[in-house]
Amino acid sequence: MASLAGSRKPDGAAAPGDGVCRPTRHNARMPDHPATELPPSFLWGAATAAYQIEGAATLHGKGRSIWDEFTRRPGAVANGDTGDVACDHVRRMRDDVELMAGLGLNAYRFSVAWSRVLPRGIGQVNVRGLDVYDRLVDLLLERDIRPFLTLYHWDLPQALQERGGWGSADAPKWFAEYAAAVATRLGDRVRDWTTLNEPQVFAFAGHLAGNHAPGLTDWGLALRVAHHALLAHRVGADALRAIVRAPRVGIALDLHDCHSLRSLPDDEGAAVRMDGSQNRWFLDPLFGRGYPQDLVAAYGSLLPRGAVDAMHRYHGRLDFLGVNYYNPWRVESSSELPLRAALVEPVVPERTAMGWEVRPTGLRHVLERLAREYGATALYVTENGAAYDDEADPSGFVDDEDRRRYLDRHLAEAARAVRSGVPLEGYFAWSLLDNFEWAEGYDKRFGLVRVDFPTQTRTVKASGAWYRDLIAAWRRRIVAADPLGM
Ligand code: IFM
Repeated sequence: MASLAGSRKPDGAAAPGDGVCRPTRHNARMPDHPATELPPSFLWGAATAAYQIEGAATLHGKGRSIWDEFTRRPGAVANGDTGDVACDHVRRMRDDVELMAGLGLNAYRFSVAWSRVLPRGIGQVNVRGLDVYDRLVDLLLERDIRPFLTLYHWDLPQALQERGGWGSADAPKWFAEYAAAVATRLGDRVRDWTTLNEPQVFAFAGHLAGNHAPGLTDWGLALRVAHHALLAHRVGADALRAIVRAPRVGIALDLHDCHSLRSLPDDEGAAVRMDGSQNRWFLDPLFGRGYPQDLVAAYGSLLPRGAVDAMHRYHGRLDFLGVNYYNPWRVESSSELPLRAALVEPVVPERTAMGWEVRPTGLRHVLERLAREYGATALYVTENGAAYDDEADPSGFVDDEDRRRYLDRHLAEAARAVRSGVPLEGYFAWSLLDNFEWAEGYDKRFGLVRVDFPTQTRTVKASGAWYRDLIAAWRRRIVAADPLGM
């Protein structure tokens, strides 16, 4: 069994090539990139999530999840796509870890499928399901890649949905039981734990907009789910701390820089409320401030009874906060209750294939705000990346200059934030591989590595090669500054 990986001391060796990387035309500029000046302890990673890449939908007694159900609903997902096979990662795990090593990554963020570990959500632990992650963790540690494990990335066991899902008051207890099961098996080797990924999204896309599993549309339910998610974070974190020696426990939030569309008082008020519902509704309680008063007033009787008081006594006790940043939000006032705020999409210079505005400075603003307003002491960018309409050449190679530029500029802003004193400790590109993009199915590609789904062939894109070269340049700079690695 491999040992627990600390932050790796760069060894000066250029990241090993993987045989499919091409030289990039940007290498010459690389030494000047501000990210090469990031400190020696910085983590360079990529992120994925279980349902989006694993496949092996029923292997070794895995139970069904809400996404297995939702993808069967006619019209729910583009082209009727499902995660049944996805990137076939469970079977190709060893090769995928080699791919990460080839990129020079020193950290990898992945999630565990709850229904692989507990097919019914609670009760009998499925040892063979846990074996999958045991193996993954060992493979990562053998390659000096630090595992960042996310417990929940949206794939609730269907058996728990049938008992009320995240809307049930028992959900935090179920989650703590699951956290304990994973920690008991992997806690000797995994130090970095993320409880939940983007509670805002699974609460509101899943229970208000209905475009994600479980496909429900009810404001009161969505707020209850968000409340239970915050409680689950805390009891899950407590369960981890009871089992794992000196873990680092965090949560990953999707944060948006919210701007009013026009400089009109109504729009500006709407932007504040949107920021409240998207960002502060989670940040404030996690940092021990309770639910934000302005939003409590806006939500009124939609809130679960006792929720406001419960949050007054709450603290997320974060060892780190994960920031998933993709785009800023533009907001205008609307008559629709309870928020009286709507997202708008004005004409802007750049959008990704998701239609998301490209604004790299937004990442820095979010990071600086967390340090300034919340006193965050350890941050990771746990997701950042972009979908574009990739075109592969006959060999499968994608010259994705748009994605490369997106990463280049966001990483430059992240490095500027560090220079201004923000305690950012690592960056995880979303995503390692093209994968199942939820309601968009396989139509939208975010990978540093192209996946040809019919053959499952992996080919590093130009953006992936650029990322590899950037990491190698950072390593060289560190070695040059301290050749003996003292
Ligand atoms: O693919 C998702 C991921 O699962 C969660 N954050 C946003 C990504 C892009 O939509």
